[in-house]
Amino acid sequence: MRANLGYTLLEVVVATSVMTGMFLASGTVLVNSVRTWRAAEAYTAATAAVRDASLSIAHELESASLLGNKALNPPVAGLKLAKTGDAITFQKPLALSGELWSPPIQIRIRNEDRNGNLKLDGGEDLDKNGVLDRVIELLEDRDGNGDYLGPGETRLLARGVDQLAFKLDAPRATIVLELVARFPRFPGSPDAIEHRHQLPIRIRN
Ligand SMILES: [Ca+2]
Ligand SMILES: [Ca+2]
Ligand SMILES: [Ca+2]
Repeated sequence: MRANLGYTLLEVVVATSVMTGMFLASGTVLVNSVRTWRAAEAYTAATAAVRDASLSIAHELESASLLGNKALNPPVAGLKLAKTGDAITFQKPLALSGELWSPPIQIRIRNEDRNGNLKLDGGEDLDKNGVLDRVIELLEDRDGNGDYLGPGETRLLARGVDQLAFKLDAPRATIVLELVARFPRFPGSPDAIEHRHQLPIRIRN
């Protein structure tokens, strides 16, 4: 019997094909795993953004005055929603006596991403800070000079939020907050993972 001194060409071709198939299969599994992981990261970022924004806004709004008090000097204005529904103005008590109140405070969203592709495009960077801002801000004219440029007058409450809507449920003395956050499915992708959240906030004053 003749000793088998090597592999036939057919054996080499079959072995190469099998190994190539295995490499391709493991590559596909790896790519899918990375995609799933990136999507999970985007979902986590979106849920964290709406959670942080909800908590910050609720913290500020809970002690707002719903009806105001014109008998005080200066008078306190009631809570007021912007016509667009994406901003709210209110005042907060500064003392337990209920006679000292903050200047009017506004909470608003500032989303520079006009075309919704989650990238900074020409003409979108309105404040010229080099960043695509999708932020919720609190504005308070503490020194009463008509702008929000003084120390601590513009405060960042949350980042990474695309939509904010306030709805007043007056019979229940409640403001219903609706938030939407979107994050790219993977870095640089216009395809986004979206998270929506609704939170009722009971007003105490
Ligand atoms: Ca954009
Ligand atoms: Ca900007
Ligand atoms: Ca000011």
